[in-house]
Amino acid sequence: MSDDTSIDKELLARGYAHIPHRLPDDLLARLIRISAASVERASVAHRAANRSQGSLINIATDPGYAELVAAPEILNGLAGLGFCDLRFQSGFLISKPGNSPALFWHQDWWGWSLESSYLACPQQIGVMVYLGRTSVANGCLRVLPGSHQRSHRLHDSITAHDAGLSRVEDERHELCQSFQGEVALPSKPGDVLVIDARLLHSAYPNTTDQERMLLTLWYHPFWPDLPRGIRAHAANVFDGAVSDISHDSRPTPRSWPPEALKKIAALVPEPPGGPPVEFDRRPDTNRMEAMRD
Ligand SMILES: O=C(O)CCC(=O)C(=O)O
Repeated sequence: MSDDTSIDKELLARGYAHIPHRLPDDLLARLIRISAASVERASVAHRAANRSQGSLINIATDPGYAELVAAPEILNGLAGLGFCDLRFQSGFLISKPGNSPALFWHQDWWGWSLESSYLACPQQIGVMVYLGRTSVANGCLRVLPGSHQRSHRLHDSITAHDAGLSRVEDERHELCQSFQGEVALPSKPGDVLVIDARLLHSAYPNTTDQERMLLTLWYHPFWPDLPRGIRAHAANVFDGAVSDISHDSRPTPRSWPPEALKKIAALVPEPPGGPPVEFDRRPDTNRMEAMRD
């Protein structure tokens, strides 16, 4: 595992970082165009099943996203935070329609069975690129700083990407509410938000009548040093052999045309051989430091 001293101190302590003005306007314009078309194509059933997220569209459905996955502005931004030897696992277009409910609180890490998940260094990071200006009013990200390392009472009520929560069967569910200590992370077009996959996060309801589009990309830093089982699972997700969400994650970038696949070649997680880690989305809170809420 990496020497933590190379990683941005604030990211290590809080579990997130905000890199302003990173992406060029022309790239954003292309992303907005393909993402709006993709949202337009999403079925009513897909949007109902993912009402809390708004949509959960695998970015492998469009090779146009290759330039975002490999964008030097993102990779250099991550290097500036101390993350090197990156591999890409998966990415999603999460688009909240106007007048839609909150996204439920969750964390996205799946390797909690391993001791390395209770160390400071993240083994997976999420890069969030909001395609328009976000605020509390239109459903920006909110986070519980420090919850990537310290236990929080929300850890006990989270069943991770539960289908009923995704459909928002009960808007009064505590995982859909505000919590003491939460921090809103509004964003401007071109900004990049980075989170430790273990961080508890959610999004406010979108109270405007405008769609709010987000692209979330999941990378693994320090790839050669990660436990073999983590690398095996990440490679399986990339290849579509297993899903990191509750339904099928195919297609995979392996099906992209050669010129798109070439753009991300250095980021492809090659399988290390051997079995994947046991998929475990629930932290052992006894191993996390107690955190008051
Ligand atoms: O919709 C958002 O703002 C947050 C999305 C999210 O939680 C995720 O990508 O894991």
